[in-house]
This record gives sequence, structure tokens and C-alpha cells, in this order.
Amino acid sequence: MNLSSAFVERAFGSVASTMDLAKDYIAAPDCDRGKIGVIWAQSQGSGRGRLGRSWVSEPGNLYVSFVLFPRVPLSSASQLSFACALAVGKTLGACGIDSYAYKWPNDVFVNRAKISGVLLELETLADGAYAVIVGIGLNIAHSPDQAMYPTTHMNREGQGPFSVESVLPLLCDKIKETYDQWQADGFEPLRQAWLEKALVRPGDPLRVTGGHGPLEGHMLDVGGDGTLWIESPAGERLAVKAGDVWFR
Ligand code: BT5
Repeated sequence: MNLSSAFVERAFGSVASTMDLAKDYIAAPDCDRGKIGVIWAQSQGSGRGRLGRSWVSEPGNLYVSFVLFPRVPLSSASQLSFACALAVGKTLGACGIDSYAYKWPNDVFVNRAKISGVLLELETLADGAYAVIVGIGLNIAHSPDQAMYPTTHMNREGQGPFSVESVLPLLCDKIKETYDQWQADGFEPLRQAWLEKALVRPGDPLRVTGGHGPLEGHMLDVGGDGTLWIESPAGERLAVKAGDVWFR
């Protein structure tokens, strides 16, 4: 793959999960903390999502884990799932697929169907620093029939055909652009950009399951720490830290 010198690439065929390979890379003597690690595979036997769920990972789609060594405090690291979802959105936009929208906390949808998911895992390092592994699954050639939400893929939504080889270099550039912006300017510009393309926007009705148990109400905002704020039918402000958002 033709990636710039800002990246270290490790390409694999069939693996269990690129998240585990990313952990191995972080522990390896040749790990370069000055560059963004790009660990990708053609398919995964045990691709994972959040909350112990699995990610369907047949050949033809993109399965990649980016390894980042942020200079900002660990308490801000969860903002990276929004930053990286934005990078996926920009990649779709660059491919002429403009009807994408973000769903809290880490999904990208096109035409109300899930096309991509982002998974964040943190690794604290012996010297007090930390690494963030950002796993991204992006459906290019196909998408599963059976899933929590309707699903879709790039070759259905855009003027392809797209391939892993054409999409990964674009995604790498957008990840670097968004990551650099986050480190330089903080979360606020990214939060605003995310809200502008949110599937469920402030004022919209929504339901949240998992994490806090089922909650219903209206979306209020996404906070500076990534918390989803909703208003219950009784008018209470509720903070949601984890869970799945359902739209009506
Ligand atoms: C996510 O989890 O959306 C994060 C997915 C991250 C996958 C990447 S692939 C590269 C890296 N290596 C890994 O092992 N993982 C990362 P979550 O929000 O929990 O959504 C998971 C749910 O999405 C599943 O329970 C299914 O219902 C649905 N799903 C599974 N595979 C899908 C697919 N290919 N496309 C759309 N939805 C899918």
C-alpha cells in the first residue's frame, strides 16, 4: 500500500482480530511511537465490536486498527472515537458518498444503515504514556443481513467499485488530518462537526439501551467529554456514558 512516511503499515491475510495484532505491535521492539501504526487484515475470524459483540469480517471490506500515541491527557482519549468516526465520514465524502451521518458514540451510517463502526481500546505503557488502538470496520463490498441495525456498504451507496486498496490510503490521510486537528485545536471543532452530521440531533426523540438500561427521551447534546445528554419525558437531564442509541 502506498502510505506516506507518517505511517507504519503491517498488512495481514486472515487473522483473529487486528486489535490483538495492534497490541503485539505496541509491545514489539520496532514499534515507532512517532508514527501512526496501520495494522490491517483481509479478514478476521474474531472481529470484535463494543460490549463483547462481534464484527462480521469477510474478505472485501476494510478491517484496520490504527495505533496512536497521543500527547494529550488520558482523560481526553475517548474523544478519539468521535475524531475517527469523522475521518470515516470524510473518507466517504471523498468517495462521493455524501449522505453519511454519525450515530453516538462511534457509528457511521449511510441512508439510515450502518456502514462503519469504530472501537477504541487503551493500552497504558510502562513509562506512564499510553497508546490508543482505534479499530475501524468499513463495509466496502458487502454487509451482513443480520445485525442490530440495517447495514450497507460503499459499493451499494456510491459510484464504485471501491476496494480496500483504494479506500485505505484515503482513510489513513483523513485519520492523520483529524488526529492532528484534535491534538492542535482540541475537541470542540470536532464536536461541532460531528453534531452537524449527527443522525440523531439535539431535539430529536431517541431511545438508549444497554449500559444504563432502557431510557427514552430527547437528545440534548454531546458534552466535551463525549457524554450523551438526553432529556427524559419528566424533564430530567440524564448523562449516558455507554449504550446503543435507537432513532425513531
Ligand atoms: C462497532 O461495535 O461498531 C465497532 C466495530 C469495530 C470493528 C473493527 S474491524 C477492525 C478492528 N478489529 C476488530 O476486531 N474490531 C475492529 P458495536 O457498536 O458494538 O457494533 C457491533 C454490532 O454491529 C454487532 O453486534 C452487529 O449487530 C453489527 N455488525 C457486525 N458486523 C457488522 C458489519 N460488518 N456491518 C455493520 N454492522 C455490523
